[in-house]
Amino acid sequence: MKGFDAGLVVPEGLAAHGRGEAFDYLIGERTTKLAEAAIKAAAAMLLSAKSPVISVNGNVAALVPDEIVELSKVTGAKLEVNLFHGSGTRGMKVANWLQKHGAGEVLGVDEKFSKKIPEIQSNRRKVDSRGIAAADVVFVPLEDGDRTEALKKLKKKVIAVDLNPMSRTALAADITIVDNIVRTMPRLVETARKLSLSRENIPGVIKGFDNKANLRESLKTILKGSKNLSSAR
Ligand code: PTJ
Repeated sequence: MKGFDAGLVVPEGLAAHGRGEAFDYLIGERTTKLAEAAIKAAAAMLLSAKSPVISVNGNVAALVPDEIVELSKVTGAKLEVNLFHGSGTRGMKVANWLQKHGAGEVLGVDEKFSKKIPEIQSNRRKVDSRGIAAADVVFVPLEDGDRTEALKKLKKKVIAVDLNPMSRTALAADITIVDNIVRTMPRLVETARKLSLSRENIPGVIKGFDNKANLRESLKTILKGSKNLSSAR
């Protein structure tokens, strides 16, 4: 709510948050072993990228600003503001908010470097020519389906965080962390920090991760959660 009052989050962001919470109850409001495996693979993929970018929307900025900034420092990923319900004013608010939390340069707010992804109809088509447009790996927490699919068409590797393992984003991403972003981010920062000290392990971690299998098992966990809830009545 604070993020909404501060003008970072749009009303649609509150609805998206509620959708996420519903899945979180079914998962048991905990980070599963499956999510931990996805977090490790995500850390490895970010560390092995040539030009990684972290895409930040209103919800992400409001929920985990410190961790997002820290992750960009640990992995060398650039930060880019990218809004679905876009306005220049909110974009600047998000960028300033990140800088208040320790970020250096934040991309996505200077029209001079604005480029369009033709496959996307929404405001998310606007990307920064120095950031997402040139990236090989893009981290897109709490994303809508269209852009993830478009980024895949552009041959980029995509890492998502989404409590709904059936969303189009979850299904299209290369690595999907089915967990609450609030729990994921501190773990992701810590894991990236540790992996950065043993880089020889990175290729094996990426190779050993199977996103489809991870999603299938995450869905089973949710279905089990819903059965437990209905039998508790
Ligand atoms: O700030 P903007 O304008 O860029 O808008 C951001 C939102 C989130 C409103 C926009 O990207 C949107 O509408 O997203 P969707 O299509 O609702 O997708 C968000 C996904 O994130 C849904 O599948 C939710 O279940 C999931 N989700 C919501 N809250 C969390 C979450 N996943 C992990 N952690 C959460 N806290």
